[in-house]
Amino acid sequence: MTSLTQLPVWDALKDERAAWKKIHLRNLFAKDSDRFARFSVALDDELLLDYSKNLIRPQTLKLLLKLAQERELEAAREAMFSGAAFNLTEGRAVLHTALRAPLDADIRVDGQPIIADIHTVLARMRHFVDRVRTGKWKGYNGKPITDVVNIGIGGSDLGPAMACLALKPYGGNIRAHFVSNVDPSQMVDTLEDLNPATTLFIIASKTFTTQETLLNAQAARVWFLDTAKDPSHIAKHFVAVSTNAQAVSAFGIDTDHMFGFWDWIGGRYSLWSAIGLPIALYIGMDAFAEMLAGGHDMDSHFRTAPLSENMPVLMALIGLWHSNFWDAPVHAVLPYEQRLARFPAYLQQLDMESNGKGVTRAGKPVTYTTGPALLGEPGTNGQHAFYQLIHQGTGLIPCDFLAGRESHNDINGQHAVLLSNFLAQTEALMRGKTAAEAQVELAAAGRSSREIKALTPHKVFPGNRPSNAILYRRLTPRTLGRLIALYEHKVFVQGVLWDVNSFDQWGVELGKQLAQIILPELHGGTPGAHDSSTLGLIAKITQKD
Ligand code: G6Q
Repeated sequence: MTSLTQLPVWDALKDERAAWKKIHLRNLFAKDSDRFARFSVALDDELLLDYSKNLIRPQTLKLLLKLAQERELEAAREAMFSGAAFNLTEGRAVLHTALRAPLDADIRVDGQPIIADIHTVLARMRHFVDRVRTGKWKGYNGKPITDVVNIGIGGSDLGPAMACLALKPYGGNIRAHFVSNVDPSQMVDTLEDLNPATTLFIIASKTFTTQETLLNAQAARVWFLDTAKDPSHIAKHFVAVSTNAQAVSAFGIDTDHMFGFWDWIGGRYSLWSAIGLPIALYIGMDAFAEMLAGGHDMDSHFRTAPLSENMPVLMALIGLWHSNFWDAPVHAVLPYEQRLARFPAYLQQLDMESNGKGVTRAGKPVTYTTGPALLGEPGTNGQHAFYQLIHQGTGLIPCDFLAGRESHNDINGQHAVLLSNFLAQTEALMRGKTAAEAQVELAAAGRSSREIKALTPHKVFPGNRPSNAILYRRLTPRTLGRLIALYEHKVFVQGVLWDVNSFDQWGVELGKQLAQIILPELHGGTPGAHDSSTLGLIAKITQKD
């Protein structure tokens, strides 16, 4: 495949970037009253992407769409949806989209149909979820389950934890808790107020070999048996979600109480599978099915909408434009929805683990920037913290602003205040404030001409700072499904454009390997051949006094 930077369209994009030295977004808006209509796209009345406040004009988009075509994006998209071994370093299909496909879809892996198996697991989940939620599933002393603790990490934690918080209005009478860190403080704090007789543990691990998860699962078992005493009670309080039945059984969980999934679902794409069990227990199986339907809505849009009207494609192309041609190394995701507080953390894994790659699919070093670092906090909190850097810092940080037109809790007109801030921030970033405007303001505030001169440079905002606005009606399970799938496909498209494998994560391995070597050294073993920093730290940690 021709290197990205050697494509003629890449040079054309460089020229386009050079032309932008003389362009300011506020002028583009002033000249073109149709800019919003031109640069926004809706998926029915529930979801709107306004990308008009980005550093684009019609010819920019034309070139970016040409780039997508030259990178054969449509063929890659079809390959993923149809079950080709798109994750080439692990020789696996990439089929999280199949998890939200309807029963009559015909999707195959190595020639074998998979939809029936997916729906068999969904049916088992429904049976289990309904029993737990209606109190028919009883704990060892006959009481119904009140609390579910999911023990998992990374892809087996972040999605379900994010979704349970996001969908709190749909929660029933079961509380959901998440323990991921090997730092025992998280387990201790979580178990503090729980009753073993009414607590159900889900041990969620695709491989069932992950050190943190297995240690935490053991700790949970010890805590449980401390009260329940009889190991036969474990069957009523521990279930597993995994692809590794052997390891689940070796841990002592009956495989009748295991919910399976498949190696063609990457960890960070797995919340749609049985890894979503804590979500289903929390919001019920019907609402979980709605979330899957939302994911499928976005799949259909991504698969069929023309590239020029395709939300994930547009977000991916504009993201690449800002990363590669405007040197923006960071991207901010700013939900004006408190319950999406964990969405940026979830996207950090989705994006940075997927596209944080330095070699092409063929194993050659990439010669351009790939995945940006991602940060984010809910608005308006972030406004009082790190937005300063976005407004007046020296680098460009493109932003995605997300908000719901409606709130689940509108008290005292506060939702309108939230939305006014959402709008004001995107406008301020785009428009900025000129020296003349700052001076008028300072004069109106009664400042002397000396003060005005001294303060003006500090009061100027350059503007021309790009953002997307993603506006949904209300944060329902279906909307959440759409939003997650929107970002999944954005990441996919960028991976195709950058020619990296978005579906492996070898970078996670090295630290794990070294930790295995260091652990015995912390228990008194002779330190190995480390650098002086690592040796110095080991000596300090193992110091006796
Ligand atoms: C995700 C990653 C990683 C993984 C965790 C947990 O794509 O592979 O975050 O999900 O390491 O792995 P297990 O589910 O196998 O415990």
